[in-house]
Amino acid sequence: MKKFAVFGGFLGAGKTTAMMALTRFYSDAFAPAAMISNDLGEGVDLADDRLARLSGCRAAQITGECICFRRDLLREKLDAFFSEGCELVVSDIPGFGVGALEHVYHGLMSECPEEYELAPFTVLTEPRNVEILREGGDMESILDAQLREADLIVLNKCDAVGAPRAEEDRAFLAARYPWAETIVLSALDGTGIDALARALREGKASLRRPDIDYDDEELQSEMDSLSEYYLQYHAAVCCFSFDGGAYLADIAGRVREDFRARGRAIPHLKLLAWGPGGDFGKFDLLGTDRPIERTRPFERPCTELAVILNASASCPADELDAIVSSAAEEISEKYRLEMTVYKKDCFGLGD
Ligand SMILES: Nc1nc2c(ncn2[C@@H]2O[C@H](COP(=O)(O)OP(=O)(O)OP(=O)(O)O)[C@@H](O)[C@H]2O)c(=O)[nH]1
Ligand SMILES: [Mg+2]
Repeated sequence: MKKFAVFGGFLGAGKTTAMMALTRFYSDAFAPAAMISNDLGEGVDLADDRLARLSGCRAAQITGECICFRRDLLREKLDAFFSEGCELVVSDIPGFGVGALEHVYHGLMSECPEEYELAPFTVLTEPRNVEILREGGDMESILDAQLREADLIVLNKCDAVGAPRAEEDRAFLAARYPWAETIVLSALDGTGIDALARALREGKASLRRPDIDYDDEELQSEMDSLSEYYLQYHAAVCCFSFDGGAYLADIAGRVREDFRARGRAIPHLKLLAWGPGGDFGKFDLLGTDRPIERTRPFERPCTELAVILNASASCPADELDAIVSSAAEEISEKYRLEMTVYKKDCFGLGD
């Protein structure tokens, strides 16, 4: 079997965490499975791909282009994984993934209909996004368009709200998007991962053509409002060790403060760093109203770190660049770290 699934969903909904949990579970229970992280930064190492590989997952990245428009790159990666014996490959999609059903699924079907089996088109959401769908709020048009494309809706982060609220949210999604199967997941603690693996293994893409006006002004302006930021650097201290977790949390805290003061939204800032011995830490900022997530703390004090910062924010690219770059510089100085920048890319999706 050569099965492929797209994982769409809003920034921070847990696509990468779910793909990591899924490929691990699937590889143990059935056959090897792999994941692809896809994002638009040019020639960069993605935090998501590096995290997956540091965590021992079978993973690859596609950068600089969306797989919507570079199915040749996608097929190269798929063929490599399938020739290694993988049975299932999942990929996320840059930005919001709206339109991926047409471009990726229908595109592959018209290009090479016999080559791959397509699993249900999967979209992840989380309780705070369901709240926006119920009550209105920022990015509502995108959240709705994403779910309209789904064959399989995965309500992630059920651990954060408890089973009764998760079931209420699932029922709401099932009533609003009745053509889709809905399941509840905690990518973090593994609740529902067996149901997700089964749904992908046994299910098939419907290849529906949903009734979405992709040129809708509100949808377009929500999509164009976002900018992306990618920074890779090395940080070293001369003669003592430092707390890598506190360092990343301080950068996240400074960025959060600055965004708050400007009244801007930052749906996701990822901070990933690793040392020469293989120890690594990952912190996430998921909005200015949220605490900083200690996704994975370091095990030991650090002397040098390779660092990747990736951010998606609702503001012009130059502003995002200035905020995150100066936070990294100022906090590095506070920790007396020498910074050597390798790569940086920053742009607006509407540019
Ligand atoms: N409580 C809880 N947190 C989760 C769960 N899944 C993911 N997270 C956390 O949510 C944050 C974002 O998760 P990611 O997997 O990076 O989200 P994503 O959808 O890949 O984000 P983008 O790559 O920005 O689109 C991280 O801090 C995760 O640890 C979950 O099931 N429960
Ligand atoms: Mg991700």
